[in-house]
Amino acid sequence: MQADVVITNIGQLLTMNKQGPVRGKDMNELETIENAAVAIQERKVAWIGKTAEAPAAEKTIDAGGKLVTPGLVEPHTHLVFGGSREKEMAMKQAGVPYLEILEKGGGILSTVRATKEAQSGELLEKALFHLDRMAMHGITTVEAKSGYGLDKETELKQLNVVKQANESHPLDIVSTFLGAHAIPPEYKDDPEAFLDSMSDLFAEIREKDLARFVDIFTEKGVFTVDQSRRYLQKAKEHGFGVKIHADEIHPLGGTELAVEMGAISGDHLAVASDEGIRQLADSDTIGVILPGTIFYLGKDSYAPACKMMDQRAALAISTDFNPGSSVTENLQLIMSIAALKLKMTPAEIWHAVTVNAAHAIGEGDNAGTIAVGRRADVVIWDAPNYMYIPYHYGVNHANTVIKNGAVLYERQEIR
Ligand code: IZC
Ligand code: ZN
Repeated sequence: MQADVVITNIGQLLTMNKQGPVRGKDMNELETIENAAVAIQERKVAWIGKTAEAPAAEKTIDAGGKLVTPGLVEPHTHLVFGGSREKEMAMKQAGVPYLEILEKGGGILSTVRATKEAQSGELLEKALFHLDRMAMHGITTVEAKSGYGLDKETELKQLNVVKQANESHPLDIVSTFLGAHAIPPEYKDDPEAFLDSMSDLFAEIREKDLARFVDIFTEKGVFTVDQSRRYLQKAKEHGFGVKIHADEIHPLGGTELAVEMGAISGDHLAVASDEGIRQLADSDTIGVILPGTIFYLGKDSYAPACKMMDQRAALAISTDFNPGSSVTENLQLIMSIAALKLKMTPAEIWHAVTVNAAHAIGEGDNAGTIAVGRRADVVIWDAPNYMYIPYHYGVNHANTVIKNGAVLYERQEIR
């Protein structure tokens, strides 16, 4: 065999090649291959083994004894938005709660105004910039939500930008329609009518293949559990998979609703009830935990991840990248917060950002593992082993990022 590329001299290889999603305590079981090599042919992984037995290749990348893993999968972002919200930081520091800022017309609604004003071209440029930064941090597949339009035209504009970004950027993007992200001022007294106007878009979004999932913010002052159930039921009837922003700030029972609806994921779950956790653990719904948001909002209500895994839930973690409640593209930082605040082990964390994150966005067959025949999304890290990444926090450890067999990013030496 003459491969296109062979990565040799891998100190520690994590393939994450397991039948996922990986549940509960199994998330703590991790196999590594030492002195490994990976060969790539026609953009796919063609061979995995020991460096001493590696096949010949046109190009050899010497990993220099470093850690190599699958490209990270980021399962929850609000990628496309106009403007930014740094001016709200002082308000947050003064103790004004996130939902109160929203109630006053700031927060999500401030981003909605900026997104309405922005041209598609501007939104695309901004999204590509953030995607570049994600790629530089080792992410090779990303989910992206709309939700800063809250009117038909702007929601479609956002979804079209996601589509263009997917076509023009090397990262793979999975699109989610989050029209039900907040109640716009013009529907303040009639959220049901607003949800109807958003569900009117389902057929067109399906027809134009603009999103695979429909999501809703089930939260006090936003949408109730009953409203969410009716809305998501309609989405399912149109053939969408569903997701829920559940139990982020107030425990309304969004976790239970995610299970009831057969959602592919329930996201946040920071204040999920014991009953919700029990139901989640017994279900196929993946818990997507967003500890960076709790950190960034200055709260201490971290999701009880260990309790969830003790009961055999399958968990993923994510940045929740968005302009208000978690402003970072660095999933490695979130891996550290998961270690420090959720008390997840490094092995659990690696499952949560690879194989399980892929399953949380319906990409379990394509992303999150290094396996023969799969697309070659591979990262070489400036780290000796997998434990090192959550341990050394706040910096970018990516040395080389390979997407579909091609080098996308290489750390530059400055001396
Ligand atoms: O823009 O604040 N929680 N939606 C629900 C968000 C956070 C994003 C934002
Ligand atoms: Zn979110």
